Amino acid sequence: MQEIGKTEIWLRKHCPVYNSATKHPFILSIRDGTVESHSFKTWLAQDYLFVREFVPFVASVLIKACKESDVSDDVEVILGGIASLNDELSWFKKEAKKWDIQLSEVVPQKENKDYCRLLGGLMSSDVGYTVALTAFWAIEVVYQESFASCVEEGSKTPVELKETCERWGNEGFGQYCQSLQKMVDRRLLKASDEEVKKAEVVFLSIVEHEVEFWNMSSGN
Ligand code: HMH
Repeated sequence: MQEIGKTEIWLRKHCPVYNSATKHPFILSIRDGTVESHSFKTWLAQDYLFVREFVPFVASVLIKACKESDVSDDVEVILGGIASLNDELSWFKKEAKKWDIQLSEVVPQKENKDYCRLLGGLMSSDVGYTVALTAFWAIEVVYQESFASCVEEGSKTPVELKETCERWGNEGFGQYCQSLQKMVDRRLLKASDEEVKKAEVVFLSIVEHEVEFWNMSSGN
Protein backbone atom coordinates (compact mmCIF):
# COMPACT_ATOMS: atom_id res chain seq x y z
CA MET A 1 0.00 0.00 0.00
CA GLN A 2 1.23 3.44 -0.88
CA GLU A 3 1.72 5.80 2.00
CA ILE A 4 -0.26 8.99 1.73
CA GLY A 5 1.71 12.20 1.34
CA LYS A 6 1.50 15.43 3.30
CA THR A 7 -0.09 17.22 0.37
CA GLU A 8 -2.96 14.72 0.33
CA ILE A 9 -3.44 15.27 4.06
CA TRP A 10 -3.63 19.04 3.52
CA LEU A 11 -6.09 18.64 0.64
CA ARG A 12 -8.36 16.63 2.95
CA LYS A 13 -7.90 18.88 5.96
CA HIS A 14 -8.50 22.07 3.98
CA CYS A 15 -11.12 20.57 1.70
CA PRO A 16 -13.74 23.35 2.16
CA VAL A 17 -11.42 26.20 1.17
CA TYR A 18 -9.78 24.12 -1.58
CA ASN A 19 -13.21 23.33 -3.02
CA SER A 20 -14.20 26.97 -2.85
CA ALA A 21 -11.28 27.61 -5.24
CA THR A 22 -11.77 24.67 -7.60
CA LYS A 23 -15.59 24.83 -7.62
CA HIS A 24 -15.84 28.61 -7.59
CA PRO A 25 -19.03 30.20 -9.00
CA PHE A 26 -16.99 31.54 -11.95
CA ILE A 27 -15.78 28.02 -12.81
CA LEU A 28 -19.25 26.56 -12.26
CA SER A 29 -20.67 29.18 -14.64
CA ILE A 30 -18.20 28.11 -17.35
CA ARG A 31 -19.06 24.49 -16.68
CA ASP A 32 -22.81 25.01 -16.95
CA GLY A 33 -22.52 27.39 -19.91
CA THR A 34 -24.01 30.45 -18.18
CA VAL A 35 -20.78 32.47 -17.95
CA GLU A 36 -21.06 36.09 -19.12
CA SER A 37 -18.54 37.16 -21.75
CA HIS A 38 -17.47 40.21 -19.72
CA SER A 39 -16.60 37.91 -16.80
CA PHE A 40 -14.50 35.70 -19.01
CA LYS A 41 -12.78 38.71 -20.56
CA THR A 42 -11.98 40.12 -17.13
CA TRP A 43 -10.42 36.83 -16.11
CA LEU A 44 -8.43 36.54 -19.36
CA ALA A 45 -7.01 40.05 -19.15
CA GLN A 46 -6.15 39.80 -15.46
CA ASP A 47 -4.63 36.34 -15.85
CA TYR A 48 -2.34 37.56 -18.63
CA LEU A 49 -0.89 40.10 -16.19
CA PHE A 50 -0.66 37.41 -13.51
CA VAL A 51 1.19 34.96 -15.76
CA ARG A 52 3.72 37.65 -16.66
CA GLU A 53 4.52 37.96 -12.95
CA PHE A 54 4.35 34.20 -12.49
CA VAL A 55 7.30 33.69 -14.91
CA PRO A 56 9.95 35.28 -12.65
CA PHE A 57 8.46 33.44 -9.68
CA VAL A 58 8.84 30.07 -11.43
CA ALA A 59 12.35 31.09 -12.47
CA SER A 60 13.12 31.69 -8.78
CA VAL A 61 11.86 28.20 -7.95
CA LEU A 62 14.13 26.82 -10.69
CA ILE A 63 17.14 28.57 -9.18
CA LYS A 64 16.29 27.14 -5.75
CA ALA A 65 15.93 23.67 -7.26
CA CYS A 66 19.34 23.98 -8.95
CA LYS A 67 20.93 24.96 -5.64
CA GLU A 68 19.03 22.84 -3.15
CA SER A 69 17.51 19.84 -4.81
CA ASP A 70 19.47 16.61 -4.83
CA VAL A 71 17.12 15.24 -7.48
CA SER A 72 17.95 16.42 -11.00
CA ASP A 73 14.44 15.51 -12.20
CA ASP A 74 13.07 18.43 -10.21
CA VAL A 75 15.00 20.90 -12.33
CA GLU A 76 13.73 19.28 -15.52
CA VAL A 77 10.09 19.38 -14.43
CA ILE A 78 10.32 23.05 -13.46
CA LEU A 79 12.18 23.94 -16.65
CA GLY A 80 9.40 22.22 -18.61
CA GLY A 81 6.94 24.45 -16.75
CA ILE A 82 8.86 27.56 -17.78
CA ALA A 83 8.92 26.38 -21.40
CA SER A 84 5.14 26.02 -21.42
CA LEU A 85 4.74 29.47 -19.92
CA ASN A 86 6.47 30.86 -22.99
CA ASP A 87 3.79 29.22 -25.12
CA GLU A 88 1.12 30.36 -22.69
CA LEU A 89 1.99 34.05 -23.05
CA SER A 90 1.66 33.76 -26.85
CA TRP A 91 -1.65 32.00 -26.36
CA PHE A 92 -2.94 34.83 -24.13
CA LYS A 93 -2.08 37.37 -26.84
CA LYS A 94 -3.86 35.34 -29.50
CA GLU A 95 -6.89 34.78 -27.28
CA ALA A 96 -7.05 38.48 -26.31
CA LYS A 97 -7.26 39.42 -30.01
CA LYS A 98 -10.15 37.00 -30.44
CA TRP A 99 -12.03 38.74 -27.61
CA ASP A 100 -11.06 42.30 -28.62
CA ILE A 101 -9.01 42.91 -25.51
CA GLN A 102 -6.21 45.48 -25.64
CA LEU A 103 -3.68 43.84 -23.33
CA SER A 104 -1.47 46.93 -23.16
CA GLU A 105 -4.35 48.82 -21.55
CA VAL A 106 -5.23 46.28 -18.88
CA VAL A 107 -4.77 47.52 -15.33
CA PRO A 108 -4.24 44.98 -12.56
CA GLN A 109 -7.07 44.86 -10.02
CA LYS A 110 -6.44 44.80 -6.29
CA GLU A 111 -6.83 41.01 -5.93
CA ASN A 112 -4.33 40.49 -8.73
CA LYS A 113 -1.83 42.91 -7.18
CA ASP A 114 -2.23 41.22 -3.80
CA TYR A 115 -1.56 37.82 -5.34
CA CYS A 116 1.49 39.10 -7.25
CA ARG A 117 2.79 40.65 -4.03
CA LEU A 118 2.57 37.24 -2.39
CA LEU A 119 4.56 35.75 -5.31
CA GLY A 120 7.13 38.52 -4.96
CA GLY A 121 7.64 37.66 -1.29
CA LEU A 122 8.07 33.98 -2.12
CA MET A 123 10.85 34.86 -4.57
CA SER A 124 13.05 36.02 -1.71
CA SER A 125 16.15 33.95 -1.03
CA ASP A 126 14.91 33.68 2.58
CA VAL A 127 12.18 31.36 1.34
CA GLY A 128 13.47 27.81 0.99
CA TYR A 129 12.99 25.51 -1.97
CA THR A 130 10.39 23.30 -0.24
CA VAL A 131 8.10 26.21 0.61
CA ALA A 132 8.48 27.85 -2.82
CA LEU A 133 7.85 24.53 -4.58
CA THR A 134 4.72 24.00 -2.47
CA ALA A 135 3.39 27.37 -3.62
CA PHE A 136 4.19 26.53 -7.25
CA TRP A 137 2.32 23.22 -7.05
CA ALA A 138 -0.69 24.81 -5.33
CA ILE A 139 -0.94 27.53 -7.99
CA GLU A 140 -0.92 24.98 -10.81
CA VAL A 141 -3.17 22.38 -9.22
CA VAL A 142 -6.03 24.79 -8.50
CA TYR A 143 -6.16 25.72 -12.20
CA GLN A 144 -5.78 22.10 -13.25
CA GLU A 145 -8.62 20.86 -11.11
CA SER A 146 -10.89 23.83 -11.84
CA PHE A 147 -10.57 23.67 -15.62
CA ALA A 148 -10.57 19.87 -15.77
CA SER A 149 -14.10 20.01 -14.33
CA CYS A 150 -15.10 22.20 -17.30
CA VAL A 151 -14.02 19.62 -19.88
CA GLU A 152 -15.15 16.44 -18.18
CA GLU A 153 -18.15 14.52 -19.39
CA GLY A 154 -21.44 16.20 -18.69
CA SER A 155 -20.01 19.73 -18.67
CA LYS A 156 -21.77 22.31 -20.84
CA THR A 157 -18.81 24.59 -21.42
CA PRO A 158 -19.46 26.91 -24.40
CA VAL A 159 -17.47 25.81 -27.44
CA GLU A 160 -15.56 29.12 -27.63
CA LEU A 161 -14.18 28.49 -24.12
CA LYS A 162 -13.21 24.87 -24.65
CA GLU A 163 -9.65 25.66 -25.75
CA THR A 164 -9.06 27.74 -22.63
CA CYS A 165 -10.31 24.99 -20.36
CA GLU A 166 -8.25 22.37 -22.22
CA ARG A 167 -5.10 24.41 -21.62
CA TRP A 168 -5.17 23.62 -17.91
CA GLY A 169 -7.69 20.79 -17.90
CA ASN A 170 -5.86 18.43 -20.26
CA GLU A 171 -4.33 15.18 -19.10
CA GLY A 172 -0.75 16.27 -19.73
CA PHE A 173 -1.16 19.24 -17.44
CA GLY A 174 -2.71 16.90 -14.89
CA GLN A 175 0.35 14.66 -15.01
CA TYR A 176 2.64 17.65 -14.69
CA CYS A 177 0.73 18.68 -11.52
CA GLN A 178 1.11 15.14 -10.18
CA SER A 179 4.87 15.32 -10.77
CA LEU A 180 4.99 18.60 -8.87
CA GLN A 181 2.95 17.09 -6.04
CA LYS A 182 5.34 14.13 -5.76
CA MET A 183 8.29 16.52 -5.67
CA VAL A 184 6.65 18.49 -2.85
CA ASP A 185 5.87 15.34 -0.88
CA ARG A 186 9.42 14.07 -1.27
CA ARG A 187 10.81 17.36 0.05
CA LEU A 188 8.31 17.47 2.94
CA LEU A 189 9.44 14.03 4.10
CA LYS A 190 12.89 15.45 4.78
CA ALA A 191 11.75 18.85 6.04
CA SER A 192 11.78 20.10 9.62
CA ASP A 193 8.46 20.50 11.45
CA GLU A 194 8.84 24.24 11.14
CA GLU A 195 9.35 24.04 7.40
CA VAL A 196 6.34 21.73 6.98
CA LYS A 197 4.21 24.20 8.94
CA LYS A 198 5.44 27.09 6.77
CA ALA A 199 4.64 25.13 3.61
CA GLU A 200 1.12 24.40 4.83
CA VAL A 201 0.52 28.07 5.62
CA VAL A 202 1.73 29.04 2.15
CA PHE A 203 -0.47 26.35 0.56
CA LEU A 204 -3.54 27.79 2.30
CA SER A 205 -2.60 31.33 1.41
CA ILE A 206 -2.27 30.43 -2.28
CA VAL A 207 -5.67 28.73 -2.29
CA GLU A 208 -7.26 31.79 -0.66
CA HIS A 209 -5.67 34.09 -3.23
CA GLU A 210 -7.00 31.84 -6.00
CA VAL A 211 -10.52 32.30 -4.61
CA GLU A 212 -10.03 36.08 -4.60
CA PHE A 213 -8.69 35.92 -8.14
CA TRP A 214 -11.83 34.16 -9.39
CA ASN A 215 -13.93 36.65 -7.41
CA MET A 216 -12.65 39.44 -9.68
CA SER A 217 -14.43 37.79 -12.59
CA SER A 218 -17.69 36.89 -10.94
CA GLY A 219 -17.99 40.39 -9.54
CA ASN A 220 -18.18 39.35 -5.91
C1 HMH B 1 -4.33 33.09 -10.99
N1 HMH B 1 -3.43 30.82 -10.95
C2 HMH B 1 -3.69 31.92 -11.66
N2 HMH B 1 -3.38 31.99 -12.97
C3 HMH B 1 -2.80 30.94 -13.59
N3 HMH B 1 -2.51 31.03 -14.91
C4 HMH B 1 -2.51 29.76 -12.86
C5 HMH B 1 -2.85 29.75 -11.52
C6 HMH B 1 -1.92 28.52 -13.49
O1 HMH B 1 -0.77 28.77 -14.17
